[in-house]
Amino acid sequence: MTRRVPSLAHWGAFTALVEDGKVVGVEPFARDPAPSPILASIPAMVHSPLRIARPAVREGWLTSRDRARTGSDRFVEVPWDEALGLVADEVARVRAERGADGIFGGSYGWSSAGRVHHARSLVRRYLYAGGGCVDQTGNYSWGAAQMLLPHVIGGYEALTGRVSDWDDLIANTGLIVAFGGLPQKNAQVTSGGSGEHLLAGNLAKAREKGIRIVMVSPTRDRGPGLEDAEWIPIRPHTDTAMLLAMAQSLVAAGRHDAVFLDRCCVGFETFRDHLMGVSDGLAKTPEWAEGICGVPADRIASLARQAADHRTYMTLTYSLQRAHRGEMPYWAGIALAATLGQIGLPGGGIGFGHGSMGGVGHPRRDDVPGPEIPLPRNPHGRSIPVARIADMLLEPGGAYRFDGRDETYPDVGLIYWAGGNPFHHHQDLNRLRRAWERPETVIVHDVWWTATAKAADIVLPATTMLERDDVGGSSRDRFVLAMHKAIDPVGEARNDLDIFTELAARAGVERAFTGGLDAAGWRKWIYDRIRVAAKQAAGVTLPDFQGFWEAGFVEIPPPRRSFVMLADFRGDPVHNPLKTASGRIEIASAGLAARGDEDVPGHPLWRPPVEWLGAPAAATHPLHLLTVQPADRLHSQMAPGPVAQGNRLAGRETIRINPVEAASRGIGPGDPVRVFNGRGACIAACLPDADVMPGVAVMSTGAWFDPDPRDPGAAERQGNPNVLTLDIGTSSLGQGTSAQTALVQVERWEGPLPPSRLAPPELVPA
Ligand SMILES: Nc1nc2c(c(=O)[nH]1)N[C@H]1C(S)=C(S)[C@@H](COP(=O)(O)OP(=O)(O)OC[C@H]3O[C@@H](n4cnc5c(=O)[nH]c(N)nc54)[C@H](O)[C@@H]3O)O[C@H]1N2
Ligand SMILES: Nc1nc2c(c(=O)[nH]1)N[C@H]1C(S)=C(S)[C@@H](COP(=O)(O)OP(=O)(O)OC[C@H]3O[C@@H](n4cnc5c(=O)[nH]c(N)nc54)[C@H](O)[C@@H]3O)O[C@H]1N2
Ligand SMILES: [Mo]
Repeated sequence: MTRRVPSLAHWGAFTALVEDGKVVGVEPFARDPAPSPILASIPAMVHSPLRIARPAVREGWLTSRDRARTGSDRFVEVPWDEALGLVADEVARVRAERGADGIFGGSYGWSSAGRVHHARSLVRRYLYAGGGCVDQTGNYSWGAAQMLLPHVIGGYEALTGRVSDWDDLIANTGLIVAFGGLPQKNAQVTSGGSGEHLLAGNLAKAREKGIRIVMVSPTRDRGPGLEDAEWIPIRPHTDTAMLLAMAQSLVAAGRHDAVFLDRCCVGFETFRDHLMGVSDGLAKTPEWAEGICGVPADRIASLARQAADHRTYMTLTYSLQRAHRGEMPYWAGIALAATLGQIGLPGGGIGFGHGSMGGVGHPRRDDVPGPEIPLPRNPHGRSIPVARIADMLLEPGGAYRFDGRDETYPDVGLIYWAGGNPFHHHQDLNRLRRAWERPETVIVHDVWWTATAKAADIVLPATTMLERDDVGGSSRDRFVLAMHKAIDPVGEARNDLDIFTELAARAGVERAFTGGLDAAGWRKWIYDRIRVAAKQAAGVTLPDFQGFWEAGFVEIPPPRRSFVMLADFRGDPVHNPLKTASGRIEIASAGLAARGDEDVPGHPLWRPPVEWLGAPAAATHPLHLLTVQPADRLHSQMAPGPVAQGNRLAGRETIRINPVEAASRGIGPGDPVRVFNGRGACIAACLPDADVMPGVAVMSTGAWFDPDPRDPGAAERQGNPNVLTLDIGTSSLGQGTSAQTALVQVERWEGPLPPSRLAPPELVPA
């Protein structure tokens, strides 16, 4: 007998098919027009030999508290009671010795779609309840823009998907210019999971309407709706130059919208002087930009003219700002959109992420919240910019600048990570390995033996979403989804909520952690909050919890009209001012300029990043490596599953390069290659691809970090590109990740390939 059980992942809602206590298949949610292929990896991953079966303690730490976390150490399996005792004692010891400043609980990571068991929220609730911890600010996704946008448009809601709706664009736009393209794989993922994936359908509608789409990107996107789209190849990290030149050509032709600029913006004069070369003798003309970005000057000028001739919408992917000086293309984009004067008009202006994440530009009421578990205030209050983790570990007490403030790094003795995989997500992993040996203790909860789990001291096995009841969904999707327990926990895995409840009880702070609710209580709390808001805001009566639970989902009623970003502000800038210093769009910011931070100019401008195709280092490492989001997994989640593994060549992750680049190196399709720079090397298989411009290499993120245990200097064996990426902040303003900033060289792999089997560590009984 097959049981059908509703559940949810970040890559979509689905029904699990269960036979004899095992997940044997999945079916996509019936209401999803474009389900994700990643779903098919779930059954194999739930029952994978890579599951952490029992609590385990790194042998070297257990016997002598050694910190040499090599990632290939032996682990001792211990009973739950003993493991929880070790964790409770360590947290208490470090708290007593160093206070909250000694415990790092930032624990970045996507965890599960289910919100009751959302590990990242729970580790914080637990550590906050006990007195606080060092936390993280921002995220890897759009951390640089998050710090910039408040200075320019008064807030960063636009990065959470609250940008002009696709419905509005389809009805009103004539030309869409997509910097970074519109990769449809990216829209298959939504934080919290969604009931429907709409990008492909929206692009098909846009095509039907005859909306012209121009994609400016080092790589070309294909897919439904993009058949007639134009591709303008651009050198990575040079969008700022192109955007400035578009603005310059408009101003030179007198086609800037002086009325809008005067009414809604400040700083245009400063910007104009910069564009025209008044301040530095160098006009930022299309010819000037061509030399930097490689886009022909006449195409830059004609695109600017076309943008002014049509109702034009520009959208920038998040990737543009995950780069050294990544704040600049976002600011330059807003400045160009302001110059065009269409911000706040139906179908016009600028937005972010339409090609980055599901839910972006979905019509969704924002007076009805999404499912979430509340996070109290961190009683300690200290946090570091999210991507500065290795700096913190390597330089305790070290000084840094962040958004205009002077800060110092704490001296952390204990790391507690649950629901994230820093040995996937962080840059320059060889540097992170050195940093990771600094703290006294590392505690990790995960479902699988990831590289981070293997580099921990105490590892606690967590259940998957199919082993517990939960509620999930995204604040950018209209479905709230019930997640039913499908099978018993695999091995001795426990729910994160149960683990932390027990630890909180041992620390005497159970009530503060649980808020007086158990798992069932939290499910109802999360749902009822949505139900009450739907009634109050929309006057709609959603079913009670029991009705929702039995139906498997509810739909939040759609908003009454399409959302147009900044329309209210444009309509009446005096009565609806922005939350910027001036209340207007800041094309130049007196506040940022006054800070005097050398790397944070007072208006958008082009400065070369440390690594790009025009940098001296390109002489020896002539390919710009872009590490894109994977189509066949979520970051590192499901990477060992059949979908992602099925896309490999020669058993390795692929690297896409232009056929010209492959031929000049004597590399054929499927050939194993060594990808390297001064920071590290990894093995990949070559996929020549004319949709990648010459000078660029593309790898997906998320292969499980697999260094050679015999030789730390040898090439990483699974194809994890983060051995190659650069670990510096975007600037002192955003301190975001510069993950896209990396020059590499690629050469044919000569000789036998080292093995690359994914396996749990060597486990010994207690
Ligand atoms: N080079 C490069 N690096 C990048 C990026 C890039 O563009 N280029 N992108 C960055 C971005 S935008 C992001 S968001 C990050 C993503 O980085 P992460 O969010 O850290 O990546 P995930 O693989 O989703 O890690 C989630 C972890 O949680 C575990 N997990 C899942 N469910 C549960 C659960 O219920 N309980 C527990 N305890 N654990 C669970 C998973 O097994 C997995 O190990 O990567 C960043 N890294
Ligand atoms: N399937 C799937 N979807 C995902 C995720 C996943 O793991 N799997 N992760 C999700 C997460 S956490 C996030 S934050 C988003 C991230 O969303 P993005 O950051 O937008 O995603 P990327 O795939 O890194 O980059 C998108 C495109 O930008 C282009 N690009 C890179 N650098 C430049 C540049 O300098 N200039 C221009 N013009 N283009 C450039 C690349 O060629 C690429 O095609 O994706 C989300 N979507
Ligand atoms: Mo992200």
